[in-house]
Amino acid sequence: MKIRCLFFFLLVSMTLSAQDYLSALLPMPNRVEPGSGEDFIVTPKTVVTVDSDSLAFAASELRRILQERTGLSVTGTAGEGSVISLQVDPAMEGKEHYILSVERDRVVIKGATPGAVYWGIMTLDQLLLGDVCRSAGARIAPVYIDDAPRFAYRALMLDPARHFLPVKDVKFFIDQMVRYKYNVLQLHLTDDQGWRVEIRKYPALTAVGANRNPQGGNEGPDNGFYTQEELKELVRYAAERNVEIVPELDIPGHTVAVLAAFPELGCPHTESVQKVMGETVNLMLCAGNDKVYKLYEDIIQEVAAIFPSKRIHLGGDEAIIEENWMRCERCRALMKEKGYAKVSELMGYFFGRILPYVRDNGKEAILWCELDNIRMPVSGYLFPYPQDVTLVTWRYGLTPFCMDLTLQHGHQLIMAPGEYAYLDYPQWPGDLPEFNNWGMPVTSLETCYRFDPGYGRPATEQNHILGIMGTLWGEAIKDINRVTYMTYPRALALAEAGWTRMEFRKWDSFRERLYPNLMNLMRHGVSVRAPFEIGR
Ligand code: TNX
Repeated sequence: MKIRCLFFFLLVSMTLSAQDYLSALLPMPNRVEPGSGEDFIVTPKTVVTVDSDSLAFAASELRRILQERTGLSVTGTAGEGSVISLQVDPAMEGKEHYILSVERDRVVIKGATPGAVYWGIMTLDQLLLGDVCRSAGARIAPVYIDDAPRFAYRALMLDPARHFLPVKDVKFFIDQMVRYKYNVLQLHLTDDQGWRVEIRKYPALTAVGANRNPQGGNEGPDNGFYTQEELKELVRYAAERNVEIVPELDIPGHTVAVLAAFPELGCPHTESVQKVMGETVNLMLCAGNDKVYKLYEDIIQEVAAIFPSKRIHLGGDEAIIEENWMRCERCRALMKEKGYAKVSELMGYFFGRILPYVRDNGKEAILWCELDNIRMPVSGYLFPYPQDVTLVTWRYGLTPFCMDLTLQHGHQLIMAPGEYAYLDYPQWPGDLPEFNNWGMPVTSLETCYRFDPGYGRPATEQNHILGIMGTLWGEAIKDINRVTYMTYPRALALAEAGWTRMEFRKWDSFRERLYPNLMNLMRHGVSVRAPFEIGR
């Protein structure tokens, strides 16, 4: 018995001795210096001070975290106890650059913006999460962290168009992504299967387009939409946590839900929408119909007013132009009038008419990068895109071309290559949802971790890279538990790709830092996939 106890003691102490303030830092900060001297001690009399009203939310988050990690509710007033000071220092360079310094009498978290200070608090949370023995004694090891992201744009994408996700689930998703310093949530709000944003001028878009599955029930996973008020609340909730919401309205393909509401907006030769209800089919908006442009002028105006982000994503992907525009008399007449030799030139025409609406509302457009001139003979866009468009690279195998072309033509680029960033792909062979509708390659956690958003290119060829995005396409994602299961842990690997410079990224270190974070996510009720393969 004694020997067994001794063995148990040794095991526990070995495990615990591996735990320190570095154990759960994820993404790894770009500069961490161990401090010296004694620990900072949290007591109920510890005071949280702020030097700006804009830090009120950050302070409340900090108190919540201290309570969760140390069990103490910190309610001290000035002059009473040890101090945790939150400071906005506009002189600091970089919007997300923060400094977290822990000394015996004082913790300081400062940054140029409240968002940067918030990231510092997320890092402090991970110091406490990793350093379990100290945290249990309400102590924090001295340390100096001076950290800023490698890329300014670190996004995850949700697809409530395919399966609707209620607002509370989207908030839950945001709660998790901010632990890992993601700062953009792209909401794919429209697709064949559903139209999810209230447009007051055109109630049919949601009355018809949000309820396309008669069996789906109200607010079921298949039916439902966000009111403008709900979206504004979501924007506010996200902004408090330093997350910007970028709306996506996918055009001119992926538009069956719009066509269900307004069948006359398709090319006249295409089948009636009634016949294809419920299926994902390759119908498009007609490029030669002026009503299409008027509709989107109004929609973009309303959407621009809901979302303060300067960016609106307008899709542009997988437009089946051969079946739609090429066979359409109106589109063909338009091609002739404009002297176009290739139907893909109509994509330029289409966006040439749509993009001014984006600019008129003070916004910039993002589009999925399609390359007609490389490998996509039927659904592509003929480079160059209009100069002010930001592109997202996504197609398997095409990222090097997208990188070359965007560099050459001066576009900003977001990196979401299918090889690394597609969170709808299975994480391990055989780990499939109840259904999936396309043959998907496996993208393991380790594969995700190998993602270098710069693709190893010289620094001068990376300046146009805005950042990264993990995309969770929703065809096979019926609810929030499936959403988070597919997202985690791979989004932890992508978070580090977006934040941490390559010289500080090591798979073996990531693998160790992963475990406390997985446990923490599980403790917060997040369905994650256990990456058993990495322990074998
Ligand atoms: C391609 S990625 C799409 C989506 C699908 C996804 C499935 C992109 C721009 N378009 O519509 O959901 O593949 O992986």
